Amino acid sequence: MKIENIELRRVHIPLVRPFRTSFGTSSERAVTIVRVTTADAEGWAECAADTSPLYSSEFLDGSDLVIRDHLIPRLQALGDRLTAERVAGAVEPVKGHAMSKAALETAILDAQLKEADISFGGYLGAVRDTVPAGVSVGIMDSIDELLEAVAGYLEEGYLRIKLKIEPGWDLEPVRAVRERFGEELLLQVDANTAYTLADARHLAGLDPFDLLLMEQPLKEDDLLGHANLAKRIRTPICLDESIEPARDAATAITLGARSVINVKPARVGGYLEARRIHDVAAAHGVPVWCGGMLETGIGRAANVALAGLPNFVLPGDTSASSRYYEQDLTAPFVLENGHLRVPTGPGIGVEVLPDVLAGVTASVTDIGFST
Ligand code: SMG
Ligand code: MG
Repeated sequence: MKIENIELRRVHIPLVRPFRTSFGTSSERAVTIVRVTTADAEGWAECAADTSPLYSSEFLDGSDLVIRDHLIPRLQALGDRLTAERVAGAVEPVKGHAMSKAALETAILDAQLKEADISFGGYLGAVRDTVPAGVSVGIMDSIDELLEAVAGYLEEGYLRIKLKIEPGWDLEPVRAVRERFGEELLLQVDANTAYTLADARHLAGLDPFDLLLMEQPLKEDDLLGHANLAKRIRTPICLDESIEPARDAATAITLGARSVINVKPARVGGYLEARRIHDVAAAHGVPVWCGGMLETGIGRAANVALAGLPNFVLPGDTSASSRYYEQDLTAPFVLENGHLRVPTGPGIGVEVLPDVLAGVTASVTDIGFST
């Protein structure tokens, strides 16, 4: 394929309500939108990095720079051989920066699939037309506020609730939600690395609440700690931050550090690597589900396609647009009986709304592309 230009655009979109996790509170989503132009198509993607390196070591200003100065030149060097499938190999010498690599690969893949008239779901191997939606519920100021938020989401039809937890906001909110909404509710928690193995006994206090899983209780590089914790609590452990390339998934499975894996295409370096993790996990009988990074409709479209693969057996953090934004950058994703529809059009299968995009744009940089 022949790329004519790559544009990086910084946008800021207000969230409908602040989202608090164990590492911080966001009241808007800042995101870099990547647009790849070819003779016949435009490919779109978003970079999931945040403004500060708190979820992972990546952050948006750094990511823009890495994409411009370190990733794109390696793609230009491929000349006419450039395809989406060759991106990961070409940028492999650059250490880390999975989210930056994912954004670039995804925009190129979108353009390539649009040129070939193939949908993301078709390309990745989705087997479902719709995918079940869960919702990730932030840390709140009070249990009452939390119960009200959860009640609202359940009324909308969400099929699974994930509560963000941290030391001081764990047993009580989980107990309150379980008591109020009953044992049928699919309920899980996410600590975003806020605990240590010394908290094992405390975390075992969540066992009576029959959680689907506990996501990333310990530091991202502590696979052995997670394997150890798994022997001391009954709640299944799910890894998020710990799993970057598929090799990490294989290691974690071998060590017994997890029962479930949260697959986030952004965190693992793109949809091709995400599919490999899906495949490795499937081969070992380990279920996966699709995580989220507060994506706009652009990233959500591709995530929903990925969530259509066979081993995505648990509801994902693939919520409707209204969970995040008053006005999304694409036509909104809406819940239909607790599910989102997998787009079927070419590429990501959704159109970016130019006026909306212009209204939230803070800066645009044309990087060009010469081979
Ligand atoms: O996209 O609905 C979403 C957010 C889901 O909780 C969510 N993501 O650790 O899984 C996670 C967090 C990371 C992002 S927090 C800004
Ligand atoms: Mg998580």
